[in-house]
Amino acid sequence: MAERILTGIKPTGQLTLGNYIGVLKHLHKEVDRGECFYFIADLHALTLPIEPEVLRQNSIDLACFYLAAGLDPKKVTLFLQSSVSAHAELNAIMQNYLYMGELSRMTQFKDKSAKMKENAIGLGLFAYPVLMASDIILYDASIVPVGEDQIQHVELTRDLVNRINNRYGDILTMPKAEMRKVGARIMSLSDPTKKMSKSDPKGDIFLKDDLAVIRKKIMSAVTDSGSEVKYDVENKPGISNLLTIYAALKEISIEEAEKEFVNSRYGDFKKAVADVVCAEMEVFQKKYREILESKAYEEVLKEGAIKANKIANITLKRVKKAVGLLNID
Ligand code: ATP
Ligand code: LTN
Repeated sequence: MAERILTGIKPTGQLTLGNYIGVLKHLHKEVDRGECFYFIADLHALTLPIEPEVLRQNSIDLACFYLAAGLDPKKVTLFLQSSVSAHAELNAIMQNYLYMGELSRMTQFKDKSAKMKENAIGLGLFAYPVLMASDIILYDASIVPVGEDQIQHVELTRDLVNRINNRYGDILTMPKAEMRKVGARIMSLSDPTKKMSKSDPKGDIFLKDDLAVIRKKIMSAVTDSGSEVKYDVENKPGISNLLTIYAALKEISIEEAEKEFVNSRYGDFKKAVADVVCAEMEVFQKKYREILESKAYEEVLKEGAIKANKIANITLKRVKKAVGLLNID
């Protein structure tokens, strides 16, 4: 069977440059490697409080972002997670094969729940990796492109696949996470020791920010003492993050980026980073607006749902049969 490539993004807020560099920018190239399934993880967005109208708008935005990033809907299947009920059904089965201990060790759960009152932490937040594993398993995905923060969840999915295959025979495909060499973890511009995160928006560049705002944010990004533009995450986290952004967008290595700025001052370097980010965002934002206005995403999501349902239901049937649930149709 050809490779299947799958990833999801949550419509929890405005997408950031981290999401773009870490994943979104590169998804269109995957069509050369196999069949691509990309989705809007709207069920996952419910794991933290969100207003219904905000969720709706974010979901539309995200569909437009996927398309603006160059996805060809004839070549990839783009869909809403909630439009394929097999995700929730497989989740109901898989939740019995992942354990409380392993779920409570997930960094994302620990980080997000640490900021909440105990009686406001939903079960869905805790059980998040079960649904994510179900997302991956349903499409027999072998490649899962993600940012660094999601590696732990994909590893847990691999454990689950092993567990199920050992118990019921080889019924599931083993997935593998894939990260970008450059840009798998873009850091906050105001605190380069923290991940740029859309649900914690200090120091973020949002994909919908005005170009002038983007430029301003980059020019006032926290830098480090010294004056050399050098990649040194420990001693120069701010400069290293900007070098990463620059290299990732220009699709060059960090070493090549460093060479371009050997004799530059911080100010000139930041201006060059801002130029590259703004040039890329200008094109991206124009496409986004066109897709939003034309509502081209509506048809894409409808067709995506039909295709995704077909594939997902095949796996669901296989799993139901293996665990002993009667298929009566
Ligand atoms: P939240 O902050 O709400 O948890 P998120 O941005 O981490 O959101 P998603 O929108 O679902 O979560 O992430 C989409 C993809 O972007 C994931 O593969 C994630 O690993 C990647 N990603 C997120 N933040 C960054 C970042 N700062 N650098 C690189 N990749 C990132
Ligand atoms: N958990 C991911 C979003 C996500 C995902 C997936 C990514 C949900 N399901 C399946 C890859 C494959 C996140 O928080 N960024």
